[in-house]
Amino acid sequence: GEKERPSILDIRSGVLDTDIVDAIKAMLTPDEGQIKSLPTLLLYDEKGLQLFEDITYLEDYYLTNAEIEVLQTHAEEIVKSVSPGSLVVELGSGNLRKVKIILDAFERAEKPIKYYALDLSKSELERTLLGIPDVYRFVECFGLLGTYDEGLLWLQAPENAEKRKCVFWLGSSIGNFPKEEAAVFLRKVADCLTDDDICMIGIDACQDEQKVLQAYNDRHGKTHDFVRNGLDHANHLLGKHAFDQSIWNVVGEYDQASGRHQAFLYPSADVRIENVIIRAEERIHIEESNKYSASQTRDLWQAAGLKRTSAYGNDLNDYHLHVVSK
Ligand code: AVI
Repeated sequence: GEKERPSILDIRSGVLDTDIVDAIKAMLTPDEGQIKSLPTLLLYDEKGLQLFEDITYLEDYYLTNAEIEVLQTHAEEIVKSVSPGSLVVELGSGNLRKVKIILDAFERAEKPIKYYALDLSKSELERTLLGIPDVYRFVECFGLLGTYDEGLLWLQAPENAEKRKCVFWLGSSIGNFPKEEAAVFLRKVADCLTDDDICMIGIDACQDEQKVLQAYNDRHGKTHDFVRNGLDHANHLLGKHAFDQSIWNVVGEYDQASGRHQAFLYPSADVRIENVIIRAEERIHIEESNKYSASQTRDLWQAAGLKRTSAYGNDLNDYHLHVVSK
């Protein structure tokens, strides 16, 4: 008979489009001395997810290839550090090319695990789960529909709390949090773990300014399309054509000292949006992508109350998968 599709558990409790609309309005009217911004979440509607997927295939976007190299090279060892019977939860169902490397390794090691892909988009989950081979005997796959925070609550539910757990957070997605917020979030992850549980976090350590700028301002213009798509998403949520694509531009900027790339949108003429005046050339912040030097990584674990057990790197040693626990 036909194999059953992996099931998707809906664990959502409430983030609503109206919350994002409120955030858009609030972020366009910041406190004195702060620049206007838009929620990074705007980048991830269906079109945005597709554009991001395209970006991961670009040579300029070195992160994905670096992480694939790490996962391929160290899959056996990575799998060894996960106890049999574990719940393996991936924050952001992300890219199948990557997690499949790990799931295949669990299968080869004949180690039974339950894999849960957590994502906010149902269609994205369906796409991810469809691509998972249905011949696995040891790896069971599920989708979890919800936010990161809802995923953490789910991990703390009585039926999951006692099980061995491994949380995967790949793709250097941690980089999209301001550095202090990343530590705060990791603390919440740590609260869901027992001493025997682990967390595997992919972090970009690239310190090469040109390489970073090229990754976020690629020669095909894909990344700028991805950023500009956030405006279409905003229009959709606001229910009106507030942002007119034809006058909006993207600029990326890298600060070597802090290791942070930032993406801004700016109009080429004065505009009024939701009663807020935006001047020509005025920059609106929409995304940051933080890179972590060795010492910044140590500070991160310290601030999050985590210990690093091991780290696997690529050949260039500028991308790592860190294994951390309490
Ligand atoms: C999802 N995240 C880790 C990507 C990054 O590298 O910050 C999003 C992205 N933005 C531009 N290109 C890719």
